[in-house]
Formats: sequence, C-alpha cells, structure tokens
Amino acid sequence: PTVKMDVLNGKERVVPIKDKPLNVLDEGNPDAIKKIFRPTENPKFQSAPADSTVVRNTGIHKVLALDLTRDPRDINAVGQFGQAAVVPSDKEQEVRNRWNEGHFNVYLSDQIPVDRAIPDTRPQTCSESMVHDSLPTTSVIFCFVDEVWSTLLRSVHSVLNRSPPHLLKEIILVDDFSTKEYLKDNLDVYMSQLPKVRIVRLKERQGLIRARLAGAAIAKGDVLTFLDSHIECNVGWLEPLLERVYMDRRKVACPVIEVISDKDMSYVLVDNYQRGIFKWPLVFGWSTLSEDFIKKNHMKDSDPIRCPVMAGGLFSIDRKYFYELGSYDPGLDVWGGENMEISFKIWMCGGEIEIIPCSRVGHIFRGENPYKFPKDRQKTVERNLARVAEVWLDEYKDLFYGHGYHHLLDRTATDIGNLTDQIELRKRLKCKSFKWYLDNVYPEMVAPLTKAEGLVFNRGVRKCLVLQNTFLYFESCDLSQESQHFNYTWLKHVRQKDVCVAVQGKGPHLVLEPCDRSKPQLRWLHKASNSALVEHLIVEQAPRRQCLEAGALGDSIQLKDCDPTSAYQKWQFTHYHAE
Ligand code: UD2
Ligand code: MN
Repeated sequence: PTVKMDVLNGKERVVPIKDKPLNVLDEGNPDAIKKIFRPTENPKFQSAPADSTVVRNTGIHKVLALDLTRDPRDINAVGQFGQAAVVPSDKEQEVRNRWNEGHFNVYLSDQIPVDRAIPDTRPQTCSESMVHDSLPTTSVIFCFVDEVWSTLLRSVHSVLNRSPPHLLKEIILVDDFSTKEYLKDNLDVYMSQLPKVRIVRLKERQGLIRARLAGAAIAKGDVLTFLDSHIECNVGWLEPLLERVYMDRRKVACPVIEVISDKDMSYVLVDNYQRGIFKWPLVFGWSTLSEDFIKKNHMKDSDPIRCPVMAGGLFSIDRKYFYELGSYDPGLDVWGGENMEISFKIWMCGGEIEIIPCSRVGHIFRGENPYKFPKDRQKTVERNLARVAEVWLDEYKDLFYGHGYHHLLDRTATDIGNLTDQIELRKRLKCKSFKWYLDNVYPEMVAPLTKAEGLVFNRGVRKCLVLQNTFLYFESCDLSQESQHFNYTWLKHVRQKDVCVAVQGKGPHLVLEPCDRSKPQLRWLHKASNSALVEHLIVEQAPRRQCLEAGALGDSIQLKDCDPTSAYQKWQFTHYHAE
C-alpha cells in the first residue's frame, strides 16, 4: 500500500492516498521511475535493502515533479499555496514584538504549516526537460545560528517533500553555537523522527563559512548542496542542479533564488534571466541579461545562465571537486565575502557557475542579520573582503581599496590574517589571472587600472608636469616625452613608474618617494578634470586644506592653502577613466 507521510509539530500522520499512488508516478516513464524510486520518504521504507529499491541505469527521464505537499492537509491554512498571510489587527503588536527574533514576520511564520504548498514557478518547458536516471546523490547542508523554529522546519520539510528520496543522501544541520533553548533538545527530538537528518553542534561560534566546512567534512553524498536555513525548495528543484554537476563535475549549479516576503511570507517569483554580478568594492548584485544577449545566444527561459559570481547561500557542488578547489578560505569569519572567494576560485581555477532556471528555491531576504557578530559587523565583512582581494584580484585589488576601503591598507589598524595557504593554493591549482576572469567571464565589468593618466596640465602656467632625475618641474606639454606621463591611481597616488609625489613632513615642499600603499602622505584627492589636487592627510586631519599649486612663473610647485579661484591650483590629466 502506498502511503504519504505528513509531519506537523512532531506528530506523524500516515495518510492513505485514495485514487493514485503518488503524484510522482504521473511523470515520465512509470517503469523507469518505479525502478529508481523508493515509494515514499516514509522512514518505514528505509530499512528495505538498498539494492531492492534503487536500481541505477543510464537512461533518462523527465524531471520528476515529486511534491508531497501538492495535496495539502489543510487548504485553508494561513499562507497555504504560498499566498500572503494576513495579520489580524489584534496581533500587530505581537508581530512587532517578535520581528527581531528573525528580522522577518516570525509571528506569521509560526502560523503557516511547516509543509505548506507553494506554486510551481518554473518556466513552462522545465517539466518536460530530461535528466539522467543515474544522477549523483547529494548531502544537503544547512548551517544556522538561532534560526526561527518554524522557518528551520519548513526549510527541512521542503527538502524532504520535494526531493527524489534516492538522490537525497542526508540533510546535515550544522548548529553554529545557537543560544536559543528550542534549538537544543527539542530539535534533537523533532529531527529524530526524520532518519535522513543529522545534527552537528559546533562548540563555539564559527560563522557560516567554517560551519559549512564542518557540515561538508562529514557529508557522504556525491554532491554537496548548501542552503540557508530559511528557504523553501520548490517542485523539481534538485534534479536539474544535480544534472549539471553530473554532466560536468566542475560546474557549480545554483537555483534561482525566489523571494519569501519577510512581511507577509508570500512566495514571490522573480524575473527571468537574472545573473549574479559584483560591483566595486566587491558588492554582490543581480543584473538582468540584455535582450541583445538573449537573442544573440538564442536563449530560452529554461537555459542555464552563466554567472560571474554567485549569491552565496544556495548551490550544489561535486564534493570531491569542492575539496580539490580548496573549499573555502577558513580564515573568513562569520558572514560575507565567501561568495566572492568561491566564485573567483571556481572560475579562475577551471570551473563554472550557473543559475539553473528549472531549479527554484524561495529565501527570506532580511533587512538585517538577526544574530550578533562576535566582533564589529562592518570590520568583519571588510576584513573578509580584503582577504579575498589580496589572494584573487592581482593588480585589480587597488580598485577594491580605491572604492572606499583605503583604510584597510593600514595593516597596523586592520589585521587581515595570514594568507600564505591561500596564495599557495592558487599557485598549486595553476589558476588563471583576474584579468583573464574579467576578459572572459565578466567582460561588461568596468575595471580601469588607473583613475586618470597621461600628461598633467596646469591651468595657470599652461604647462605640464615633468619628473626627471628626482626633480619635479614644468615644461611645454609633449605627449612623446615619457617624463611627462603620470598615473592617478585608485590609491590616489600621482605616480610615474614606482615613484610617487609626496608631501615632505608638514609641507609646503614636495618630495618624490617610492610608492607605498600604506602611506597616507602619498595620497591626493582629485575629483575631476580641471580641479585641485588636495593633500589627503590634511583633509582628514585638519580643517585647513592644502592644495598643489604651480608657481606663477612655472618655476616651482608647492603646497598652498586651497583657493578654488586660482587657476594655478587646477590640474588636468589627459585621460579620465573614472569620475
Ligand atoms: C547571503 C547568502 C548567504 C551568505 C551571505 C554572505 C543567499 C540566499 N544568502 O546572505 O548564504 O552567502 O550572503 O556571507 O545567497 N549563519 C551561521 N553562522 C553565522 C552567520 C550565519 O550559521 O555566524 C547561517 C544563517 O543562519 C543562515 C546562513 O548562515 O542560514 C546565511 O546567513 P544569512 O541568511 O544571514 O545570510 P544572507 O541570506 O543575508
Ligand atoms: Mn539568508
């Protein structure tokens, strides 16, 4: 007899299904599927010998639309079918009181069944697409710290209810040293009824990066699938991810991340053709593929989309390949930047990142992190990003620092930790350069290596700056003279080769010094063409601004109080790449 298991609040009900045995048998070739499937996820079936239920073959089948919530227990339940849930007016205060437990509507989450149905939001053709019968198995890894009970449960049930059981090796819950009581014994008891779920408890707070590593370390599946602990996997989400990894183990597959509203918990589908990108200074974002690009590549809405970077939370990766790549930099703390690290590593060391539109997972995006950072949040994220920049960005790391992170260059103030292992790893894997990555994976990215360059023209004397034999002076402008070529860099240096224009002591005289990223006295503010070159240090430390000024006869150059009306303080480089 075919039965459907249904779990709510720790109570198990076994519901006989009247007419049809299981929705899943509607799909594809029933014979093939009977062979590769256990009838249900019911633990009672799990004691059956594996080889009697799992028969592998090399054929293909239509992607399975297994969904044990398709026929929900209570069609009138709050939030059922992914609909917006309404807060009764007398509960609004409670909503506010409980908001900070998760930085979303925790009150509503608790009202919604942990096994609610959600709409199948896949593009039309997805249910017709074929996958191999012999896909690899996966371990699903959720790490969490102080996750909301109902949300964590809904995440786990969405995996159990919508994943082909023979492909789901296990679900690993990594508790990153949560403080909430309910996540202790209660969670153990609840999960003990779900034989595929294992719980790992970390003895101190590690942050999500090392927590994921702890989960990966004990995983037995062929593929690792990482998920955030406040998600709902949609119908047919798993096979399309595993198919890509199966076809090429160096492909890392991400589902489309849909939105579970933090306010009303509704399941909202997102626009098609979105890919993950970054802007300087390594800020993750989404960008829609251009219509031209879609046309030129004859793309269908179900085709995989290559992504320069992944969002971070949800992806499948071949387990052995994950370790060949050196997994994550374990020196990354708590939250942030690890998505950049793994993305650059994957692309530059021979892999690929794709979003698979036929795989969709809802995620509650929150305005704030609902947990505490052991150290300052901003400093933690900056430090993580600086580690990534130092290891992976080559000469482009100056763009990272130049877009608001100059202060990180002062290593006495910011200790970004030891990077020897990461740099070694990059050498050992013979990874390509960041320039290669920009040219081949993300050519739309604007990444000029300097902010401005060429001749440095002074408006007052109408001559150009010359650097020769440790002297700085003016001459008639002549592009053919190397000695008149300067760069204005992301680190705000006025620079010729390795020599930088600097302020001597407290001024007014200038000196030439070897360029040094950490020294603030080498930095000049220059906002636009035909504007001042302002001494950086003075701007930060004193109200009196000092600007570079050419002597009226063009025979000297020194620091003077800034005077916006003086043409002798207006400077112009030949080319400006930015601002
Ligand atoms: C996004 C990613 C997230 C991660 C992060 C950057 C998605 C949907 N989410 O932010 O996975 O890549 O960017 O780092 O792509 N957690 C711990 N220990 C901690 C902190 C967090 O276990 O110290 C857990 C947390 O409970 C959650 C997961 O890590 O399950 C991700 O954290 P988040 O949901 O706060 O990150 P999110 O979605 O803002
Ligand atoms: Mn999240």
